[in-house]
Amino acid sequence: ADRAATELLVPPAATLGHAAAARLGDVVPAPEQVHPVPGADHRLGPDTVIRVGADPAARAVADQLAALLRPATGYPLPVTDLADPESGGGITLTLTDDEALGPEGYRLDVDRDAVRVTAGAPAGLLYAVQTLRQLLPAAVESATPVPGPWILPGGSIVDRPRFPYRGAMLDVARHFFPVADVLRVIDHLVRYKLNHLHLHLTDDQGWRIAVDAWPRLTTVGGMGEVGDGPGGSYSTADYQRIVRYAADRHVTVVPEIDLPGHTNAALVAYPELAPEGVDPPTPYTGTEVGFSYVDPASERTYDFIADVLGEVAAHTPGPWLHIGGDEAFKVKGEAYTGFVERVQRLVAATGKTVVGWHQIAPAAHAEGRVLQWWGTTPDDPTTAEAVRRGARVIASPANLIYLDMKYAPDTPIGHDWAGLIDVRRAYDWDPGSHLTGVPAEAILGVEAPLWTESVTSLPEIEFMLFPRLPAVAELGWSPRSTHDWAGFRERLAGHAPRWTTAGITFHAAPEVPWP
Ligand code: TNX
Repeated sequence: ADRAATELLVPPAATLGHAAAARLGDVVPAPEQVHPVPGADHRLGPDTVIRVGADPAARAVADQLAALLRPATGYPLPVTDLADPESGGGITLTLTDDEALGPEGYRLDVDRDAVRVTAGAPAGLLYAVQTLRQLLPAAVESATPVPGPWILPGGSIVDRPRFPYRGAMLDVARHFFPVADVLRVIDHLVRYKLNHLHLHLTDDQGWRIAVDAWPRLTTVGGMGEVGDGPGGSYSTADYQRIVRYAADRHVTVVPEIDLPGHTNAALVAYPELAPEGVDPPTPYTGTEVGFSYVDPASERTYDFIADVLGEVAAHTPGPWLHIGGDEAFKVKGEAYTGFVERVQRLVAATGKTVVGWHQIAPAAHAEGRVLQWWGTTPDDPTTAEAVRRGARVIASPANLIYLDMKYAPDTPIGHDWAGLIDVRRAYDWDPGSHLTGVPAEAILGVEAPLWTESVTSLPEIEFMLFPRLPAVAELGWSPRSTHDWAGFRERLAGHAPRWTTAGITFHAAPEVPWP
């Protein structure tokens, strides 16, 4: 945390793409410790090798580093064994048993002769790679060879995250997005050291994940979306591709099956899950919320949920199952808490840990449970009480970090029910102390949800993510001592040429001094 104060006063990254090295502190999210060493810059060249030990996950990170650097540099960058006596120097990736770095931390040492990365676990090596990538000129994002020189600034960085849970949510129910789009969002998360992707897989407008025992969920419930688009769904193989791609990049997928409300698509597929006496459900392509629900009084409902959660859990490598729980306006009081408590037990039976929107707070505690708090005013005694009973919290305040909120009144897509969220607003708050009566130790981390009622394509997703996603990433990763809007906006500004080169759409927010 003893980052030199001057490191925060970074001038615009005017040197990007030119011969001089970037500044060692020009990284988003801000590293914990940065120690520049003048004269120790390292130049990559056609002979540079990447050396790594035998651990397969470490080797995978070395391959990912090579794959990131090869297109722009045109260098061969062979990945060789650490023990290979032929290959001194280069970039070395080493796993150590230094526990101080934690499961995701890393140390990076750059000098004239070598670049050394050490970490206690492969995830830390991957995060060091993301830092390295940002320390090279923006042209490193090019898909075809461009002239160097490829110079890394000399010195050391010691870095590890503030919170273990750093995420974003993609609503694939209001609009459906194909697997390729989801994989690209995962790439964006990795770039900023985020480690969870929450997929909102079911809602009134569509059911997006195949469940063998209830096939009509996707064949019928997957058709349609907000507006007149065709919708779609993920087969089991599609979902497995997503979770594997994520796991290969140390991203945990959090699948959400939203219950008991937000279930119109499931009810269209299986009308027998609806409470008796309601009108037969019909496909819904609007954007109202809170009208649909599965019958909490029927045993059939719990058989259905057990099947769905069992199958989704079986295909999900991560520890979490998100059960929604929001805006179930028609299931109230004890009917609601009784329902949630039963579903929490069904989650436990799958071996997973339950996550729910903070509306589930009044239900009894379940081992390990996590509340995703999306309120707009920090006083929430019900959530604070659930925390006293043992719940942990993911901070997603709608007025600060909902990525579907407009940046400004003239933002062409998005909502404003929780306010306008420009980059400064997304950045200038503290997830650790935001909620009244909830201690920092109960905060598992931070997540930025992107609801997609008005978001219909990958460029629109990126427009809402960039540049607010890097702001969330910094809140989740960086020690509070580095928090500084003036420094952040300067560091962020230097990313625009990276995004442009990588073909990433972004909002050129006026409060950031873009080059
Ligand atoms: C509220 S936030 C919802 C979503 C909407 C969103 C739009 C939450 C848990 N539920 O159903 O998509 O607002 O901003």
